[in-house]
Amino acid sequence: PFLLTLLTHPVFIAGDYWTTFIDDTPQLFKMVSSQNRAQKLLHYLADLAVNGSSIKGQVGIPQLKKVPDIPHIHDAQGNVIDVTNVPPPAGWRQVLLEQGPEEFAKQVRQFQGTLLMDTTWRDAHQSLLATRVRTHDLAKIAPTTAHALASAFALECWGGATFDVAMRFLHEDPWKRLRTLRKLVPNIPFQMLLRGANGVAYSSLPDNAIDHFVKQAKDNGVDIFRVFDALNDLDQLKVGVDAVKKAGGVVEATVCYSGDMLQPGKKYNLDYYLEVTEKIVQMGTHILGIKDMAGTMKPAAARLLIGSIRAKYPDLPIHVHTHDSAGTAVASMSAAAYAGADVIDVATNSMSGLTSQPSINALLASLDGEINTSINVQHVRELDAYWAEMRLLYSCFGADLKGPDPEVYEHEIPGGQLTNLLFQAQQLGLGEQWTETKRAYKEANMLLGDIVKVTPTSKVVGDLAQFMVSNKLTSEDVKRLANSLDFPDSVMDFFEGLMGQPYGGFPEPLRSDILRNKRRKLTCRPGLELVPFELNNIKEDLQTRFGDINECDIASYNMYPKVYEDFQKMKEKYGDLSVLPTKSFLAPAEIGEEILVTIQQGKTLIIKLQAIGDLNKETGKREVFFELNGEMRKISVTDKS
Ligand code: 3PY
Ligand code: ZN
Repeated sequence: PFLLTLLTHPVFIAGDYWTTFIDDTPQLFKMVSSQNRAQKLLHYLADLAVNGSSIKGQVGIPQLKKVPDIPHIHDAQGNVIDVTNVPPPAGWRQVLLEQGPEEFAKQVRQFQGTLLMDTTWRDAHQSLLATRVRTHDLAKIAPTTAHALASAFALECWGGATFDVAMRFLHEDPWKRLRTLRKLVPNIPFQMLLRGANGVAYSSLPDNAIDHFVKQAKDNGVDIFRVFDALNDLDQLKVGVDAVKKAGGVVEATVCYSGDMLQPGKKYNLDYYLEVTEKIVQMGTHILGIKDMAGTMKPAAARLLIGSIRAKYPDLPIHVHTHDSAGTAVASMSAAAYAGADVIDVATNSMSGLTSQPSINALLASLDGEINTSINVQHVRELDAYWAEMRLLYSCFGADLKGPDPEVYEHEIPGGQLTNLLFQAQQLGLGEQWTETKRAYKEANMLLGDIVKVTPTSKVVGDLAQFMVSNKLTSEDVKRLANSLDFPDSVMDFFEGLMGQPYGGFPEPLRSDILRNKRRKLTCRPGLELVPFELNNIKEDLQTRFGDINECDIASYNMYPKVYEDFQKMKEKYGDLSVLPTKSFLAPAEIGEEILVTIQQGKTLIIKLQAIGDLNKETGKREVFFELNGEMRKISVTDKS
């Protein structure tokens, strides 16, 4: 195709070319590369048409037949706001950019009322739809969101599981997502979730890798960093906090809330939280985060906890996060607002409730007339029409959770994990499997010493619970047989100390019995023992293997070497899949269906699946026929059935 492009180029035909013609005429390469890109996408679509989707966790195909509409939002006079041409109103991001993190935090604290953060772009879909929402669908609604939520404290849009899942399952670059959204939303701060010394991975990395990662995150668009440690281990937390300080971001150091503190005899009680808060304040943070990842903070607990912190630290902005698993989150978050929380997390209505955050309009209604949030009620309602359709588009990833599970106060499974474990139990098709899993989860937690449960420690508890269920082991069995059982890797990592030190120490003799002579027993934070990454060598190595790479690629590789390599291989094979509409990314095209793919601004491919040929028994392949911008294309793919 390159030769053809060259031979038909008017300059070439006119004979008016010179030695640097090819170098000076980059559009030659652009034409070639767009043909290449089209060819690669056809390969993906052909494979999907023959073999179906290979995206893990997908059951069935999207329930939505047409491309979701972008809803209109209206101004006070009832006129439609032209969100693509009219810049969005200035928001809290302008305060941050103009006045810096300290002043930003001060003004957030001084705000008369309670601000809201919308989690739809991160935690809501992580908790309801296995984190599968694609950049394509976020970018489409971003200009409308910039207007509708202009006065929000922030949009949580990055970090947590989104990083891993983007590359691993969606075959897209999480950094590109961040930059794309950033361009479209200049006015609302972006918040990410950082797992302290683990970055966005599942165990600790060398400190220089965390610093490097956080710097890229800040430079590519993250403003506010919610930094937590899954065991509330302050040494682990500090690694993340220091990295954010160095990068110049807003620090939201966070205490993880675990279990129902109102129950007598609980390990994590008011004294515990006040002690951790004091240490976080000493560490230095712009904002205090309180992260109730399982949704076990009852209204009375919210009143007591937030009220006590508010009274002790009058100048400290408090940001509260919960999940609605028990169905009580609106009540709890409205209690938090009345007790003096400065910011509360909510999600758009169609992506709220159950294991996600409470509904934005439900919270607004419950605060109505008493607490100002500065949110335009009508705008967020209008915006939600989009997400109602999106929920259908992605329904093939949702666990079949029909209502609240107030038993969460007992089993304490975090929101994101609850849907995950339920999904797995549903896949096994055993009703009693789910009841068993929940019971075992509670027992596993007690065996591990009643730990704080959130990624990655929640996975330790979940893995041990599933290990107990599948091997039919009681807690007593585990204790008795600990020195002869082969425990899951995550359990070994936890006991070795690779996730930090739990409050109150590790349970003995269980730790020694499980580790035996297979692993050491760390008594300090793991990062102190890790050799710093040679970032220059990594860069050279990646350049040799993958060509054009940048600092963000290095950060991706540091977090997830294997996932990053696989992502690069997929990119090499199929090109940039993030350009495909979601239905076409997840579901085989129907014969005659027209797919519009914008591969770059002003360049749209019109693809039509024409036919799928018979199986060639000798080669195991089928030929798939497409029309691409009116021209016939034939792609040969292996039939994996
Ligand atoms: C994550 O770490 O991904 C979480 O969402 C924790 O709640
Ligand atoms: Zn959460």
